[in-house]
Amino acid sequence: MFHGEKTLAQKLLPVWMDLGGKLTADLVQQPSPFGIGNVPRRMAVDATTDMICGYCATGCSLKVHLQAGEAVNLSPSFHYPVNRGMACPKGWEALSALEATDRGTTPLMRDASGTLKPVSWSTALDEFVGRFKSIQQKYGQESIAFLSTGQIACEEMAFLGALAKFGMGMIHGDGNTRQCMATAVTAYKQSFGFDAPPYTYQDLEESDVLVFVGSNLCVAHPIMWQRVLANPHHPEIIVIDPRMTETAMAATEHVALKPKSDLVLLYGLANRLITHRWIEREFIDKNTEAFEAFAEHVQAYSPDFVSERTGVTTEQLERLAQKIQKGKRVSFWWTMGVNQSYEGTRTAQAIINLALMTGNIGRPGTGANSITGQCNAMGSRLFSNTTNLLGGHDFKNETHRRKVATILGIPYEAIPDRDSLPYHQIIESILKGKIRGLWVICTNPAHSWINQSVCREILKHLDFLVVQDMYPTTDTAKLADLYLPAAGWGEKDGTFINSERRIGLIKKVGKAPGQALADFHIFRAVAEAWGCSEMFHDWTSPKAVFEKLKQLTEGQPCEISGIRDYQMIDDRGGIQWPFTEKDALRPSEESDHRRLFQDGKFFTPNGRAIFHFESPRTMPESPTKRFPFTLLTGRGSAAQWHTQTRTSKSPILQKLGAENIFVEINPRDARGRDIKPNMEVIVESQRGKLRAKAFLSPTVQPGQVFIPMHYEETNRLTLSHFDPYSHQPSYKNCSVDVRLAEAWDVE
Ligand SMILES: Nc1nc2c(c(=O)[nH]1)N[C@H]1C(S)=C(S)[C@@H](COP(=O)(O)OP(=O)(O)OC[C@H]3O[C@@H](n4cnc5c(=O)[nH]c(N)nc54)[C@H](O)[C@@H]3O)O[C@H]1N2
Ligand SMILES: Nc1nc2c(c(=O)[nH]1)N[C@H]1C(S)=C(S)[C@@H](COP(=O)(O)OP(=O)(O)OC[C@H]3O[C@@H](n4cnc5c(=O)[nH]c(N)nc54)[C@H](O)[C@@H]3O)O[C@H]1N2
Ligand code: SF4
Ligand SMILES: [Mo]
Repeated sequence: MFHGEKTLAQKLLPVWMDLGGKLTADLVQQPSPFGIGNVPRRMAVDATTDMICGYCATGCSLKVHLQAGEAVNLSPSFHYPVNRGMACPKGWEALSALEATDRGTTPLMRDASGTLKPVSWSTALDEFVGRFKSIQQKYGQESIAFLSTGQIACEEMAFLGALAKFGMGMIHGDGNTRQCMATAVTAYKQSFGFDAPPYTYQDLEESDVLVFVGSNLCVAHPIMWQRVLANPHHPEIIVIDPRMTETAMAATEHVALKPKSDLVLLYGLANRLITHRWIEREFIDKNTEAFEAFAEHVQAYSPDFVSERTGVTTEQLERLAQKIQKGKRVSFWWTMGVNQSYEGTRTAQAIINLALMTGNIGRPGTGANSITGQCNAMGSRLFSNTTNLLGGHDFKNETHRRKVATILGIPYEAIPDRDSLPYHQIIESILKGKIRGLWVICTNPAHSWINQSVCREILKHLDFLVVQDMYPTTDTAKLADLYLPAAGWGEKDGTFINSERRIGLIKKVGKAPGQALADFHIFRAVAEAWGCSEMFHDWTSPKAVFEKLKQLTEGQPCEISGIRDYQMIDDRGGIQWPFTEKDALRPSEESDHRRLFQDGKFFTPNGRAIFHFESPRTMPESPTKRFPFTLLTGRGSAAQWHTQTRTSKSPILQKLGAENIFVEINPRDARGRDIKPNMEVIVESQRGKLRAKAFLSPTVQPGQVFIPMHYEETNRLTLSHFDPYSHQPSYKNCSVDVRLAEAWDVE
């Protein structure tokens, strides 16, 4: 591979962009030009219905083509304010995950010989209840826990959280959203007084300067990127990322900072803006708190100091400050390059601080905007009953507990008065033998959790592991004592909330295979078997639960009491929170795109946003002679989703992503190690090693390597370290070595 040659993802991008360009409204009701999933799609369609895509948090709407009520094909919805007739390859191929041959069709139970064998639901539920209850009796209430997800409907999340914590007496339950959004949640809560991403996608088109920090929109949120491309203001697009990503290539300015030097860079920028008096004094005085202390803090971040620490030249730093100053509508966006860091919360807040001090919030085209990952991660932030009590409430607040108990008609004492342990402490508690039973729902930690070798051993440590998934073939399901077959997206009803707080519908457009059940119905069956169904007697359908969710949000910043019913969500093209009864009276065009903080009032007790800051920490594992490279991990292509349990089922998506694990390495580093394109190399950290194909590319800087997260091996290398406030894993930095694989190297 030569200098200047494109990365694999870059090569593939034009292929699908080209296809994507053609895939607009004129093709509605036609078969996907990508071809098909596992079965040929039939043409005859007798009806269509619109629903939200089940992959990323962009929340595109897909028009599903029905034959006798069953999905036979789909195309992007044209009149939906999010995607306006576009979808990325995952959206187009969404049905293929349902048609896979390895779908779970019956519960499976591990027998005496250690083999997972099919059993009936009633045997499975007896085992579930018997084993969990006996663990609780022997080791106490806290000895069982659950790990859930940002990928099931709000109604299902609420049911799971309520059932586990109020019905089954668990204290500890967290979600894969800890791996993903916890940092943004903590940062917003501390700075704004509530977990409140302020933007609407319209802002992507209304900004004249867009700053993306640790965000590869082209690959991870392709349709949001299309919205950036639709911006008519010839905007400055600044991408802050150590790698020259697809997004960075399309930007007007790429800031290739050293990994994890964002905090220093952002404080350096604040220093420049303050020094030049390029700040909005009136907004700061009226609407914020602690600015003076922040200004004093950033005094130390002189251009020379910042340049030395970040690798960004003083000229580029100055230019960035100028661009922000010149912009009339500057928006700041961040994703996992920020959240997944041992100092992610303060880094996210350093971004928030820039927006506040320049008055770039609450107006069109502005904002400090965290982009969400999973289709319903925003729903899980409000309704999963993990980090928040249902409806964005606080477990530790007595008034909140009383309110929730009254609305749900359950005993006040049933609600725990303390927070769950965060994910990594649940894992540690398993190691210590304190947690002995675990219920995993819609997540695949044996692939996705940090420092895999330890994680797998820990999962094996459990007395009882239940995995509820669409497939019994996932890395985690294979370790289960009991597997429960779940219906997937497209086989059940409910609501998702996207990145811009827009609530949309998912619908049942197909029957789950065999005896697989929607998670909602599994929770109902568990409640019955556990003996707490009385508590949930009126949780009869997703619709019925949605009514409760509405009530639970009353008086909260995320209030949605103005949503009449599911039909209203469909009629309005999704509805952003907040949506009170007053909002419902306004014409729908007015409430199509809404942003928060237009009045400069935040959700803190005194209504002011707070500047938070702290001195940067040292990288927990710096490169050494033995492990000289910094490993970055992340999304590899627009066609691959996480642990690939779903996207690997589509031959089309498989063709668009790299089938086998590869490591991107700078040609200069490769030359020094005699590594040539496509050669097999060993990548090793202190915790483990893997074998991968070398992909030589100048898009990674010397001293850095990149491996996508989609391969099971990647997290063998990563280091368990976490942000102290959000407890989010820092997946994107650890030290590794890369060398040619010799014949005697074994995995
Ligand atoms: N195709 C596809 N799309 C997805 C997903 C998927 O699996 N596949 N997953 C969804 C989910 S759940 C999520 S959370 C989002 C994630 O979306 P993104 O966060 O955009 O994706 P990542 O590739 O994880 O990370 C973004 C960038 O962070 C950069 N980075 C690493 N370290 C640093 C650093 O120290 N500083 C800075 N500034 N940048 C750094 C990486 O080089 C990478 O390009 O994507 C969502 N969309
Ligand atoms: N090295 C590294 N690791 C990472 C990251 C990184 O950037 N680098 N990113 C992290 C991030 S941001 C995230 S969000 C996580 C994602 O990590 P995971 O959540 O573990 O990944 P998924 O593959 O999405 O797992 C979802 C599981 O749910 C199943 N499933 C799908 N739909 C349903 C349903 O409706 N019901 C049920 N019961 N099951 C269903 C799928 O088959 C799959 O097994 O990975 C994290 N891990
Ligand atoms: S961008 Fe996200 S929501 Fe839209 S079609 Fe692709 S995966 Fe689905
Ligand atoms: Mo995520």
